Amino acid sequence: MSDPKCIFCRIIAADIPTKKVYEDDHVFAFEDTNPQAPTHVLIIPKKHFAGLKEAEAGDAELIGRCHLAAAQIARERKIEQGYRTVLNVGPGAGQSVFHLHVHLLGGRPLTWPPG
Ligand code: DGP
Repeated sequence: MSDPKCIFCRIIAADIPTKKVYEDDHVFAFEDTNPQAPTHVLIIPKKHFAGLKEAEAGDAELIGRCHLAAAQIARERKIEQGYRTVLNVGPGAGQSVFHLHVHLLGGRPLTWPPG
């Protein structure tokens, strides 16, 4: 369920301090340590799995819950005019932490395509 070597599992367990934004039975959200926008929150499932590539059918609800939590946070922060949810999948896309996470970015104009 959790991996003691995973930095995000250690954040959920409060072994590593973080600025918590949201938590329920399935999902945990916290401020990104290297924010790329005024709102940059990471939303993660409490269950450890490496990323979208490694997700299984049984993880579908968890992935949906992460996105619904992102929408709720965006609503609370009043950034609904335009925000982005991003999953970096694999090192070639910039994934550096191998515990699935949804980036919620907003609070500034977001250009397309992303780099
Ligand atoms: P990615 O590159 O998609 O794997 O995103 C990983 C993000 O995780 C990156 O934006 C920085 C953030 N991050 C890494 N380590 C920590 C940490 O210890 N605390 C917090 N709050 N964020 C972290």
